[in-house]
Amino acid sequence: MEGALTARDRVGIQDFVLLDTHTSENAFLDNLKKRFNEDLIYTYIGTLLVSVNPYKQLDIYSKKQMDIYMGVNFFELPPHIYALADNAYHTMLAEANNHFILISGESGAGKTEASKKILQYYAVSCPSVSPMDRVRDRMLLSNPVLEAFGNAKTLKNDNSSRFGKYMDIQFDIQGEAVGGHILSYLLEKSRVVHQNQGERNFHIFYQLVEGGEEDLLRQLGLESNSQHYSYLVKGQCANMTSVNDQNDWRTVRNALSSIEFDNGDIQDLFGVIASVLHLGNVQFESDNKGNAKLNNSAELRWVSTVTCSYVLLSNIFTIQVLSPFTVDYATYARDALAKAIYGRAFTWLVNKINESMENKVTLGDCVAHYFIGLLDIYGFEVFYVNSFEQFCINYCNEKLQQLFIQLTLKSEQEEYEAEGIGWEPVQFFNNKIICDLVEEKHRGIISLLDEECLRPGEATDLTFLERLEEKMGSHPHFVTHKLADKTTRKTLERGDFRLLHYAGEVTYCVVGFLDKNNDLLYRNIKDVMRESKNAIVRESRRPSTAIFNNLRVLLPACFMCTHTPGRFDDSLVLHQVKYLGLTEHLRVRRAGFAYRRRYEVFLQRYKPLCPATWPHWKGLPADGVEVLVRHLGYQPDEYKMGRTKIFIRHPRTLFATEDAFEICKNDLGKDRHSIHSPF
Ligand code: AOV
Ligand code: MG
Repeated sequence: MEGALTARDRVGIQDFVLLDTHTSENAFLDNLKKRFNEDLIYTYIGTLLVSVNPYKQLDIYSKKQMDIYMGVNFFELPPHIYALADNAYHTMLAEANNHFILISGESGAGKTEASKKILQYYAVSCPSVSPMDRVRDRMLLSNPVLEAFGNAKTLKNDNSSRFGKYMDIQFDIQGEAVGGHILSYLLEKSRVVHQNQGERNFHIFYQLVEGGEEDLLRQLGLESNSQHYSYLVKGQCANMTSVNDQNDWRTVRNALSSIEFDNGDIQDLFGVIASVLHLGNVQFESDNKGNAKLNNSAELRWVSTVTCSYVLLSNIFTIQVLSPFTVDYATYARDALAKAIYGRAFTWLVNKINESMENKVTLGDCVAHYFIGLLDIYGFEVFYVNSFEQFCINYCNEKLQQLFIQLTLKSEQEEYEAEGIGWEPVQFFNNKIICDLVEEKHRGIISLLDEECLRPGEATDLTFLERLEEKMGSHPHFVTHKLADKTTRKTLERGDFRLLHYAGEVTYCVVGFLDKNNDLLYRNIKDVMRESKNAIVRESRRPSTAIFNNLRVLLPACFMCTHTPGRFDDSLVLHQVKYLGLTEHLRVRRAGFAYRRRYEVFLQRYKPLCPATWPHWKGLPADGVEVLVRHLGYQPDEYKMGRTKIFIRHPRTLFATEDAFEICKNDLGKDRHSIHSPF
């Protein structure tokens, strides 16, 4: 007994719901820390998985580990991302519904790594009959490709996602993966032309320049040195030790071939990437009238091999309809073109990957029936200077947190109420007020920004800020420079405003908000793109952004991080425990019920376990369930009968019932089929 206590003391508890009496933040932190020191990075809060980024490779992701978790009840083994993936998969098949896995946490917390682990688990463990393997391979191969084009080094993370990604993995009725689909949204295009100190452009540029084969580089007119390209050195860290651009190039190049991008596609794609690099090196100088003129035509000639005639191109940078551009405008137009064509290349890439993962078989059993959705967005970020990009990213996280609250804290408590289950409400901070501040029609920050963008020539970033101050000045989550001293005692510069986000306060600098929101492309640039020789540049299909609708079932995962391998940073982790509302979540879970099912569904599955309900129960389903659970020996405090559902407190109660069901199913032998598919 003493030995068991010591072990528990040492490694902590694997499900916070079982944490003695404390639900305080310190008890929470203490448990995470104990586990982390033993390299146990995962802990449950019921079906929610909390993970602490170890920043070092742990031997817990092998095929052997996957096998251990396959088809095992969620709480029977130590917490693991595989258990979460497996649970979503088996519940999907047993209950015939779709599942969503939301991954939340700050930048660098480990969201993208987690989503890859989940995908790998499905690729290895789901049943497969060739040629469907094709789909799984492609799902896995799409990762390095999308990361090359959509991830970059930031100050927070050497492989930071700079776009939001939602992927669904489609399964047939046998549980075989038959297709996949990716939605990407809000790629941070401004990175193409500018990076802050210590940051890089998207990985693909460095991979191509540093790793590209000699022939290819010659064909594209590129030098094999990233220092040569103005767009690659803005952050002054083109070369970094944690990334091997040459190896990554080979991985991406092989992945593209395996996803069946043909030579023409690949040529078009790298033609676009190269033309962005050439564009960045196009420079202008002022003539004696102050108008822009090109000071070197060689780079623009390369761009014209991909886009359109040289004359047309040079005109769009130097002549706006009939009046000439200044150097600043010419540079602005050049950057706008670079961002636009990179954006199109990214959209084109996602579309191509989707085509290759499409579920092409629509006959017989192979039709996709269910799916598991995986959401991995960019994490909340705060830098020394925060701009429009951080505003968008942090707003996205605000929305994700809202969804998380809706689907867990809020709906869970509302369900108890609706079902007439006695319930003491748990208070939590609802960030809806901040979402409204940003997005409310006609009144929110985005509406005001859009309105300012409709007053070209008159509106500026500062007039936008004035309007914000006028409209939002008294909002509890908005701080103007005028009030900053009084509220937070931290001063704000004249061009700044501060938002008190759910995850902390962020000061935004308004410079560039109007331009970036407009993402303006001069009409003649659009025309040039439409006429381009390159199919990717011509293409203008926009990526879809409709993702947050239709969520039905959820298994959220939260992640927290430390910055150095193996070191647990108390204040950093505590901050995230706080803002993710994990202790509130724990309180709801502890007081609540782990499992609930509609009476009909529960009875249909377990009726063979009781002579009074098998093979048919003639009365009301609720009465049948009552008879059934009494027969199974459920104690009164283990379950509650709601209006339409049975609620079961502990997973172990249900597991015992499931085990009995498995035995009974085998005993009944030939009747197996009718029992096995009760839904
Ligand atoms: P993010 O997706 O949450 O940040 P990543 O998933 O890219 O963060 O993780 C950042 C880095 O942490 C990775 O490159 C790994 O070095 C390390 N890491 C993460 N998870 C693990 C793990 N399970 N085991 C070992 N190392 C890990 V951002 O995309 O920036 O929000 O926008
Ligand atoms: Mg990421």
